[in-house]
Amino acid sequence: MSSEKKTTTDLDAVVVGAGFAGLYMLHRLRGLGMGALVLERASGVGGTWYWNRYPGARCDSESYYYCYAFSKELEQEWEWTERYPRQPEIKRYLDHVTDRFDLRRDIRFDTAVTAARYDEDSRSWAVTTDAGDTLTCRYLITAVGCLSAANVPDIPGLETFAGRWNHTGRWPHEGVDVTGKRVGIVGTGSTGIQAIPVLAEDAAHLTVFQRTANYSIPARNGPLSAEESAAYKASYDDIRAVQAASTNGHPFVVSDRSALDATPEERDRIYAEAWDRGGLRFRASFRDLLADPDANETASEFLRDRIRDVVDDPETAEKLVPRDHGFATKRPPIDTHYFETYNRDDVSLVDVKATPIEEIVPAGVRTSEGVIELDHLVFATGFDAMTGPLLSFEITGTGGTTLREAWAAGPRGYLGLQVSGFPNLFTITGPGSPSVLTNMPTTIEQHVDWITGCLAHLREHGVDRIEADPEAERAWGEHVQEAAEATLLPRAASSWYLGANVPGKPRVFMPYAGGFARYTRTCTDVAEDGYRGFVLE
Ligand code: N01
Repeated sequence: MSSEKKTTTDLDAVVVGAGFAGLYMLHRLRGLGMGALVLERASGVGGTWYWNRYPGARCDSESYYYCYAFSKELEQEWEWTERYPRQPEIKRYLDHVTDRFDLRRDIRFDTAVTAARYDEDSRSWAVTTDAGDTLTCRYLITAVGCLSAANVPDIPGLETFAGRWNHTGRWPHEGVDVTGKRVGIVGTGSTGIQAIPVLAEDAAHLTVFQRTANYSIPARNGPLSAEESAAYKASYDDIRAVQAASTNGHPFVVSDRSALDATPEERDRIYAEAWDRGGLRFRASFRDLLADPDANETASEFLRDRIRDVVDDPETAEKLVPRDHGFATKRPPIDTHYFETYNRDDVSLVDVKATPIEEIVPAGVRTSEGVIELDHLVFATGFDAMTGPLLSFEITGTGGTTLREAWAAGPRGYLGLQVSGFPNLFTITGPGSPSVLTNMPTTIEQHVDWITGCLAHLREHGVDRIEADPEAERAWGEHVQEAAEATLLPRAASSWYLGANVPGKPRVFMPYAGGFARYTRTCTDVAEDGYRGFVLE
């Protein structure tokens, strides 16, 4: 170790990541009077919204509720400009929050955590960074996000490609000029569906490589008027109450009707209204869309017909129609002119299940039908979700066991907040929490508030070690699987919720599908019951 490398020993907490979660966690730790430092590998705040700068990047939640709720002043003073905020606007918002709450001075940027090791004797974590520093702290809190470990498929020959390639989640900050270029994009998830119409505008030709056809609902984006904004600001108390009582943390009330109780005409009218209104709220049209396969099929069929309406060429339309999974059993994208883009002469669609990609060659992509020449290749191929970010550095708990070893058969944890064998480690939006099935800022705040309450409790009771009880963890794991089985979500075989997008990843349904309100109640009960299921020493 060089003489410049430092060991910092007086921290109550180290937080990993300066996105929505890390920023708010730092704010709350400050409120407890704790000494805390945030380590962030990027050069700025934002997490997801720092890295995902691809063309068309915007949020699928509406701006008025894709934001913090903890400060009424912040709610009132920030002005969103569009119904769905673009990446630069969310990044500006998070920069504003950072400065408004004076958070920047406790964030160490350009610093990636390489390892963290728990020391039983001192009951503290030693956190090492790529700068060679070691920090010791009582509590280690991960705020690494669920979708931050980019998944670039291992396609033979990628290194020989003469053009340029990028993953959407690592988009160059200076942008990529595709004007007049032959561009290929692999992936038609939420990201691909946002990027494809925008890339098509500039590229000379865009080739979309689709493995699984996807449903998508029009976003119906537009400017947010001063009147709309004022109306939201005037009703934030109600909006937040609806979110708190909801399944997904969105301020929508899900219909209490079954899709199967409506007549076909009524159903079509309800779906058509939801289609015209746009956005993720489509899922709230009936209560059983994610519970009953027949109910789900009514929505799926409605959406398949919309694809056929929009796409002129019937053969292309049929390639775009999803048949292997029901609507919203994978995270449903929302879009601006996605299906319309296939009516352009300069856009072509390759179904890689029928025409597989064999290799990448210097000139482009070779499929089973020949080489498609490309200047630029975009991977909108998603992420090693939920576990990937937590396994991107080595976390070693009691007995020298690493998190990677503990999770060899899939993630386990109690409430998605702690993992047995890893005392004093808190995982914000960890596997087993509702996280990716919800509006993230809402569930992040719930986790951060819970952790804050827990740390205050520990201090008050002179406790400096907390660990999930293995039995409580096992029972929670069972409950997570039961909650998933009560829905149609595990049936979408190619879903990243199951880890199916990453070769070799254990197939375990990772998020908690029992609903945000129910989950919050459980967390509150656990705390009120003296942190039931945790061992406090
Ligand atoms: O990633 P995805 P994403 N060959 O995993 C395909 C959130 N998000 O970045 O379905 C060919 O969903 C893959 O095919 P298949 C949101 O939660 C939020 O789009 O696995 N294709 C799929 O089509 C979202 O769900 C916002 O068969 C390959 C695509 O790549 C999550 O991020 C905006 C392949 C990957 O889709 C991830 O979305 C955008 C291969 N080898 C995203 N490997 C917000 O609004 C993968 N694919 C906040």
